[in-house]
Amino acid sequence: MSKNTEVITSSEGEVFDVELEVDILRENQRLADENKKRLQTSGVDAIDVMGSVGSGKTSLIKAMISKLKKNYRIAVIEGDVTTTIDSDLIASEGVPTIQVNTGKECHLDANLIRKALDRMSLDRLDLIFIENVGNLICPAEFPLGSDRRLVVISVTEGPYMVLKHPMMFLDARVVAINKVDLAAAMGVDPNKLSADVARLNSKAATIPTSCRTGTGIDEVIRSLGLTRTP
Ligand SMILES: Nc1nc2c(ncn2[C@@H]2O[C@H](COP(=O)(O)OP(=O)(O)OP(=O)(O)O)[C@@H](O)[C@H]2O)c(=O)[nH]1
Ligand SMILES: [Mg+2]
Repeated sequence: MSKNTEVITSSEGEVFDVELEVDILRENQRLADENKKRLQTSGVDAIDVMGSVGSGKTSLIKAMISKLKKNYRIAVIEGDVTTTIDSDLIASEGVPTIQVNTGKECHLDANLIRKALDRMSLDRLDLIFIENVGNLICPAEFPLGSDRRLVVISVTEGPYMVLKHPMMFLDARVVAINKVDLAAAMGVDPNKLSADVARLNSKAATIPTSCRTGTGIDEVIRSLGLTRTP
């Protein structure tokens, strides 16, 4: 840190509405547990897809669906502040898609997922991808009831986004380091990003991917345990 830089760190209890926040997180956890039970009872596997704005979440989900749809009955819940752009893209793969628009909120929550699940025929599904709103901070705090988290970052966000947003990576099963086709142009080393993730979460599989060239997509699928064959 430069000697010209001063740091102010907020301490516990200093942030406005802290009690309200604790209540919200507790209620979210209760609903997430309910969602998880409901999915398990129906035999449906659910995967959270989270990461920064524009990192390639929708592109990666689409690429995986294209490979998985012959062996899995798949649906997608798409979270975005507004628009149906992502759900329209996914729907072109021929799978049912529900768009959840969060309005002013920067993340999905378990209550919104409960509402989406109400509209789905779970007995006719094997797998649900849930794309969260592009954000590296808020979604980490709101479990939704899924089984595991796939975090998607990309080299176009620069070399420091893992170090700056550690919370997002702590519970990740798989981290895709996307857009590696642009790594040289960006001057960003994907191995450095992998090493940063490994220091935070040694259990996460970090996989360089490109949705442009198809690099790494099969490995992401394998690392998520989606190995069903016909
Ligand atoms: N060169 C390159 N472009 C990519 C790659 N993956 C995605 N893109 C492009 O990056 C842009 C954003 O991709 P999306 O898949 O929409 O990203 P996202 O994370 O879903 O974005 P939000 O939902 O808006 O947060 C699109 O123009 C994609 O075509 C990749 O691996 N390489
Ligand atoms: Mg998207």
